[in-house]
Amino acid sequence: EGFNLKMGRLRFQYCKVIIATSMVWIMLDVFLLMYFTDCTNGPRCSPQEVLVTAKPKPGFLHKIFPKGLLPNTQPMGPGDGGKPVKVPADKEEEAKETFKINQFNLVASDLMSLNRTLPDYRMEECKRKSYPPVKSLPKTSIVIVFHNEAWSTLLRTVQSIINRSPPELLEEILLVDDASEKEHLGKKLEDYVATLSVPVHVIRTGSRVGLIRARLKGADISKGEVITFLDAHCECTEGWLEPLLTEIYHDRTAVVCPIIDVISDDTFEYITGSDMTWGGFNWKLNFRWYQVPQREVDRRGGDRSQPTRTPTMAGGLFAIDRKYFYEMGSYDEGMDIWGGENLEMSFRVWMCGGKIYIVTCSRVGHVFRKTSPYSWPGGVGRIINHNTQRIVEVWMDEYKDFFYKINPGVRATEYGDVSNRKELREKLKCKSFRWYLENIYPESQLPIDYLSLGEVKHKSSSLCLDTMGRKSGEKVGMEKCHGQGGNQVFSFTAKETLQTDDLCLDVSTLGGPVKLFQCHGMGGNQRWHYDLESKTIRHINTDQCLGKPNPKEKDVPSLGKCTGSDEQQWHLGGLKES
Ligand code: LR7
Ligand code: MN
Repeated sequence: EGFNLKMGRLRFQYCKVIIATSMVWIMLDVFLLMYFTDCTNGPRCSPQEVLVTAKPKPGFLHKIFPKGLLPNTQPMGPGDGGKPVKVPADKEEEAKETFKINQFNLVASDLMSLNRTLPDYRMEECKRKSYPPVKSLPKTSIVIVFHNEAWSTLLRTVQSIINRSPPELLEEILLVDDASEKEHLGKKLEDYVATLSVPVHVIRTGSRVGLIRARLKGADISKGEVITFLDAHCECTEGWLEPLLTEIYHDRTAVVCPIIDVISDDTFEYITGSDMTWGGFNWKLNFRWYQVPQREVDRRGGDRSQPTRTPTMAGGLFAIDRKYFYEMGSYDEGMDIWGGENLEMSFRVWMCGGKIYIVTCSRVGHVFRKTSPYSWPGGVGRIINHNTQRIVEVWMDEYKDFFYKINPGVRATEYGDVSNRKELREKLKCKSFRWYLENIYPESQLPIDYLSLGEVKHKSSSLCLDTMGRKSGEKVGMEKCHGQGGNQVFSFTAKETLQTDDLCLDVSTLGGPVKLFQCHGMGGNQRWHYDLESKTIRHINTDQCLGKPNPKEKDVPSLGKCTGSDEQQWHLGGLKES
């Protein structure tokens, strides 16, 4: 009996082992099936599938397991994971030839899936942040304007929005076609977007109106509480939208930009940009990226996941409360084709009571190009001078002198009537440009106070300091004075720098040379003293004076012991009275 009982138990144990083993087998099968059956791109998917999958479905197991726990067995297609695309040898020639169509590697872009995967680039603090529930956040319309954009970059922009935004937050996507001449942007585009899971509408401007008026057209018909503008060659990353809308939800006068990451124009590699960069501008009114100063780091208590207050924005990627956009005067309709609207809006928003943030928890990639691929009816120079004069005339008060002196030719371009924009400034009771420099942008390349703005003329040689078009790190030159401004315009600033545009005269060794260096605003090697009596320009750190052309190199000034002789006397053009 005892024996039988033992045998029974053993048989029971045996069964358990068999049942357990088969359970494991079945589970493994299910695992493999689920893990390998979703198609984002790559050899498993038919080209058709790659083209039309609106959203890559995460595998079932990816849904229940926390991210990163499972190995990534998704087949990697070109560009997946933000990786650079390797153009196969037999397509290199084509890539070279077609580059000029869009000024980026069209072959590389076309090789990638419209749904290419990207890692989650956010900093840890951002992933941990909790945002208001989507139902309480404002919905946004997304406005994308384009002229002759490539199919793959345009549609990848759209797909990345759909794939990485909570659908509840998307009112619609508006594609504003600024008179493109490409077949693929015609009916094919309309048919394609009709298949998407979010309302996408194509609007045509009819004739070429430029990006500013095209955006106004999109904004006009948009229905969302917020408008989000994007360029037509972007890729939105995980969690990009919630932090932007959250800032507007808390403060409707906040105009918010993501960090703009770089998508390589050559390989389409996704390269993250710094969260320590903000927007500024130089004397020529070119938008420039500069390092966020310590002052702003401190204001945020050292927390890099907090939005940065930025003096200016790049202009292409930002969100704004729709009503606020119109209250603030939307855009200047008098601006043509491209350029300047970003600085105009930046000055206007800050001076008239709003704010501009770079929301560092939001990241969107953009294909940065070295030159523009499309036509500029009337000429690049004419258009940019036209637009920029409209900014400086309306917003910059006396500081417009800097722009005109460094760009002497600009006045020849007409800029139309700006009276309605001046009225807007009155109506909104906006503050002065000086207020903006003092309170929002004290680190600006425009000195708030200065002694002079004009040529720096050497007494005994009658030559003038001249940048000769040289760059940071090179020696400052001397040339015959031409009285035209441009490369011969310098300002002796209240911070005791001798500056032209964003370059300052800088000396790091006794006896020179005197170089041009990016102004750092911290004195040191860039501090000079001008003595109104003796007319000498003395470098404070070395206690030496600026003098006649260097005997060895005729076109650069010398630096030597101060003697007060004629050879060390300088006349500052544009000296201020006070
Ligand atoms: O006539 C035109 N019509 C258009 O619809 C000319 C251009 N466009 C479209 C164009 O297809 C593109 O989608 O306008 C958009 C911007 O033009 P780009 O991409 O050729 O120029 P960009 O990337 O240098 O543009 C930057 O500066 C512009 C100044 O007017 C705008 O503010 C852009 O939005 C801005 N882009 C960005 O801020 C992205 C980051 C670049 C930086 C710095
Ligand atoms: Mn662009």
